[in-house]
Parts: sequence; C-alpha cells; structure tokens
Amino acid sequence: MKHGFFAMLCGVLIASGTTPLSAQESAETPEQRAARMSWWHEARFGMFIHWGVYAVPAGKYGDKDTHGEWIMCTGKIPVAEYRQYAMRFNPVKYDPDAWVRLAKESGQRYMVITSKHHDGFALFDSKVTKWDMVDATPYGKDLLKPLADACRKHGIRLGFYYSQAQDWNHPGGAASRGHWDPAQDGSMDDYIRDIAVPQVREILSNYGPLAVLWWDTPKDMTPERAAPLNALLKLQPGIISNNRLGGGFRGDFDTPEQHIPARGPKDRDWETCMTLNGHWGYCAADQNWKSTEDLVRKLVDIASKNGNFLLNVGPTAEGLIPEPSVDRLRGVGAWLKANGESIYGTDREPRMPLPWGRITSKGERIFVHVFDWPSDGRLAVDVIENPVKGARLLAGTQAAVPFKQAGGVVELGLAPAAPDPIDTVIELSVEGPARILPFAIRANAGGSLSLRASEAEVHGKKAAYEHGNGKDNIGSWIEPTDWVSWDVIVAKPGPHRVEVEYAAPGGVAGSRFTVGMGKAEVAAVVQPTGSWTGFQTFAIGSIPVAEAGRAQVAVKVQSMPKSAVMNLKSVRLTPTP
Ligand code: FHN
Repeated sequence: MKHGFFAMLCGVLIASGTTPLSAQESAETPEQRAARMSWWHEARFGMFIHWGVYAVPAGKYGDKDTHGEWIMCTGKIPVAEYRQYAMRFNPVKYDPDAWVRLAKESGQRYMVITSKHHDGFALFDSKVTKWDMVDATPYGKDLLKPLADACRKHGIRLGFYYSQAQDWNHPGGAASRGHWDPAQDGSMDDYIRDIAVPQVREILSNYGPLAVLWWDTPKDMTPERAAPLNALLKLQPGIISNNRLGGGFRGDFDTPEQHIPARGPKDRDWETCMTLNGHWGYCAADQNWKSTEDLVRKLVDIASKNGNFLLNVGPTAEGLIPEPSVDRLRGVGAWLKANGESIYGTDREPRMPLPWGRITSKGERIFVHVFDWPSDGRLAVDVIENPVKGARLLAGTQAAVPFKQAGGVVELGLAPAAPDPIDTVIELSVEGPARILPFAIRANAGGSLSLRASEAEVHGKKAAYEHGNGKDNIGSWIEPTDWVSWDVIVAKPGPHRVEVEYAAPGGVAGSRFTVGMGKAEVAAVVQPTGSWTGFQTFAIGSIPVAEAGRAQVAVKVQSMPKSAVMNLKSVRLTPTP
C-alpha cells in the first residue's frame, strides 16, 4: 500500500508535466534541503568502491587484459560462464574496518560502494535472487553489513551505488546493452518489478541509516519505471540521491564523470567521480596511477568550483585495496591534514580558476592555493574585493606573508621556494564575508580571449552545454530567445577580430546571430558545416573594444528560420593592430 501511494504521487507529478522531483525534494523547503545536504556540502571528499565478481578475472579475458567491471559485457561472456567466477570470489582478506580507517586517513568523509553493479551480482544477501554473495560464493557472507558497522563505528557516512537499469544476469536487465546470451531475454518491466525494486528496498532497509543512493546508467528508464524506485527513498529520511535514476528525476546532485567542469554551475550541486588509474573495477594490468599531486590539485579545483570529489578504489578478489591506491589516498590525506580548513565546509560559491592556482573561502577567510610558485616571489591576486587584514601560510610555520593591496590587486610577497610544491595555501583574513569577483575568462599573454562552450553561461530554457561523442558545445539551441555569454577580462582595448567555431547541418543553417561586447557587435549567418559535429571556424568580422577590464561577450540570435540555431563550440576575440 505504502509503495503504491508513493508511486501514485510521483505519477501525478509526471502526469502534470512537471519535472519529477526526488521523493525528498517534492516535500521540502529550501531550508530543509539545505539542512539535508549540509553534511554533504561540508564533506567535499568521498571514497567510491567498485567491487564484485569482476575482481576475480581482474580485467583478463580472452586475449585482452584491459577489461574492468564491464568484463562480462565487453567480453560477451555467457551467463553460465560468468557465474563460474563467483565460485572463486572468496575475499578472505576483506577488512572493512581497515577500509574505513583508510578513508578517514585519506580525508574522505563518506563512502559509496557498489551494492550491485551491471553484472547483477549483489554484494549483499538478497531474498529475490541466488546471484548474490551468500548463495553464489564460497565466502557466503554479506559484505555490506560489516562495512556499514565499521562506518558507524568510525563516524563515516555510507552510501550505496545501485545499477537499476542494467543487469546482465537477470532476465530483462540487459535490454539496453543488447543481448549476448538468450538467458538474458526477458521483460525490463518484470526485471524492475521483481529484482530492482525489491533489492533497492533491501539495501535501504537492512543496513541502518544510509547517506547516499547512487543510481547509475539510466538506460531505457521511463518515468513509470523510475517512479517506484524513487519512491523507495522515503525509507531513508534525509538520504541524498544523484541525477542518474532516469525518468526525468533530477536527484540532488549532478555527476560529471572522469572530468572536472570548467566552471561550477551556480544553481546545482555536483560531484565529480573519478578513478585512480583507468578502471573502476580491479584491473591487475592497469598500473597507470594518477599522482598524489594531480589528485590534490583536482580536489582543490573541484572544491574551488563548489563540487564534491568521489575518488574510486577497486579492491581485489581477496578483499585488498591495491597498494598504489592506498599510497595515493594517504598522500592526499596528509595534505588535507595540514590544509583541510581550505577545503572542508568552504563557501558554496563556485570560484573562478586562477592562472597559477585556485581560490576558496570560508566566512571572513580567503584561501589562495598556489600551484605554480612565482620565481620572482611576487603574486598578484586580482579577484578579491574585501580589504585584507592579514595573510599567513595556512600550514607548517603559519608564518605571516607580507602583502600590499591597491587598485583591486592584493600583492603577496613570497619566499623563494614553495613550502608545499603540491599546493601552498595562503590564508587571508578579510573585512566582512569574502567577496570574490565572479568567474571570468582572462585574455592570454597576446590579449586573445578564447571562449569555450564549457565555460559559457547559458541563458534560456532549452540550450545547454553538451559533451561526449564528438560534442563539446552549446547545443539543443532550438529557442531563438536563448543566448550565451562569457564574463571576460579584456587585456588590450582596440579592435578585436571575431572568430566563431560551430557546426550546423545544411537543413538547419541560416540563423542570423550576433557576437557582441557592450554596445559593439558583429552579425553573421550560420553556414552549413555538414553535420552537428562537423565543426568549422568562421571569421565573422571585428568589434571595437573600448577599454581593458571586465566585460561580457554575448552570442544572441536575431532570426532562426529553421528548427535550430547551431552547435556553438567556441568564440575567439583577437586584438588586431
Ligand atoms: O558503467 C558504469 C561504470 O562501470 C562505472 O560504474 C561508472 C561510475 O560512475 N558509472 C557507469 C559509467 O558512467
């Protein structure tokens, strides 16, 4: 009865044409949402764990050793053959307490583990299948329960990943990825009803308080299929869910994967998930590990843009987290131990990247993260509007840092060598809450402004940034009232040549658009480029730029005779003599 009611509620939302909300969102105020998200906002950094039967082959099948957690699909392994691996999945070295202690030592404040990935194998004791840890392995015990206990013991929040739409071992679950074994034939609706819904109810009911539900690959997920799953979130009041359920449910945060957005969105929480090497699941042959320096700087970049970082480990079939992963996580943890104040709980405002580092803030403190230490000992910070009262190293000696402030620039006097070559953080105490100039694209040394789609502000209802499969552009531009802008910092006033890179199939070309800065603008007509990804660069004229400093470049539509405007990839303004 309870389940049916929630499904009806979500159904009503859907039927009314509104964007379905998560079970929580539909019934909370902004203040209630802020309270529900507050731990997640503060945490910034979490551990992703991809673990399952696929750790047994460890990436090797046939003549390839580069498979990962998708090995059953990429190897087109028959169901019966794949199930043999489970009989060798015996993680006798599994020590969940050690895993949680590693997360803590690494500075990761929450953990998300794959309770069931696309191979359909449940790491928990599920009553609706024998394809699970208890019934199909010599280990014979639930893996999630001891981890949940260890997380509670050490004060780490726990989340479950669940692959709700892809399941290559239960009939009907492989619908969207094609079939390679008749054993997979079946109805996706039956799979959702008989496996996904009861299993999500199990993981939300049997392991105590849960912090996150991490849906994945919402292939063929209609609103009707998604609604009953979304309704189950009510079983865990306060739970946070991501944007990958499908069916139009947006969840609480977006999930850029293996990349960091060029700029943080203003009105949406987000979390970059990323592997330490090139695989989510354990792949023995993949020793291409990211460096500790790279990982720290990624964490800082993400935090400066108001995001979270979910960094992945892929444990072995024995239950061990690979040593190279452990080393790197401990390295990040060591940096965070000294500099965590500049990451955890920082202001929820996406800051602009700086040429030599990043900037975060917390109340009346501004943290200047210096990646590239200046050789001349001088560093100019030109985005701070507050009067600065003091400056010091955040870590180590916490020595005072000499500074001057004039004309919107804070000039810091730095020692010859960087105290921390990875990222030296300088803490500025300022008058009043931190006021940092908003995101703007800086001109390069030659004065050119390269304006990428990923860094644009999109204004309107339909146009949006699209990437992947040959796209890195503003697309879905079907409303002529939608427009695109970039805040910029002009270095050299005077005429600037305007070049625009876009793609438009012949049947769409013909829209008239302008590129403008202030009152100056130049107009052009979209030319055919052959396809939506056939990008070409067109010089469309020149605009006069009256003065150096902050300005806005805007691309607006004057007319759209066909069904769309273009896929806009970039705009470039180059000073001309
Ligand atoms: O297909 C999965 C993949 O195996 C992995 O789980 C990632 C993690 O975000 N999610 C899907 C790919 O987007």
